[in-house]
Amino acid sequence: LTDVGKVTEPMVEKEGYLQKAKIADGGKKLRKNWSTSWIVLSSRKIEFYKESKQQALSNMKTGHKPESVDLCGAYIEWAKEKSSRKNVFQITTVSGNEFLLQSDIDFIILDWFNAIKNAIDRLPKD
Ligand code: I3P
Repeated sequence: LTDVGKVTEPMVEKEGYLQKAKIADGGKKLRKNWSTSWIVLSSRKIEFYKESKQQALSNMKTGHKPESVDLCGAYIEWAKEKSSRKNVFQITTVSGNEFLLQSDIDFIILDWFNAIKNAIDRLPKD
């Protein structure tokens, strides 16, 4: 754990840009809309920033919050059938949110899949 100001933040395990599409919110299907997202993985959550890392950091100072995904009990699987794109996997949360993540670059998406899967497997299921 590292101290960031007053808040104790879990350590960042991986961060970078991926293509992201949220396809369900609380179990309700959403229209698929791919966009580039700055993605930050820590031990029990993923944060999705709509902007560049730099923009995200300056937004944080003004209290702007990224979309945060609780990985406890979450499920990750490759989702070939959910997209015409290559290298797509899906994360499903306990709360019924579904995200597709994608990169054209094989090793990048594989690294992300393994990092998120490892994080989920280390967490209690409930
Ligand atoms: C969607 C858009 C997505 C596409 C999706 C389309 O159209 O082209 O990129 O997903 O296909 O419906 P719209 O912008 O009109 O909503 P992929 O790129 O992942 O294939 P889908 O409906 O087969 O998921």
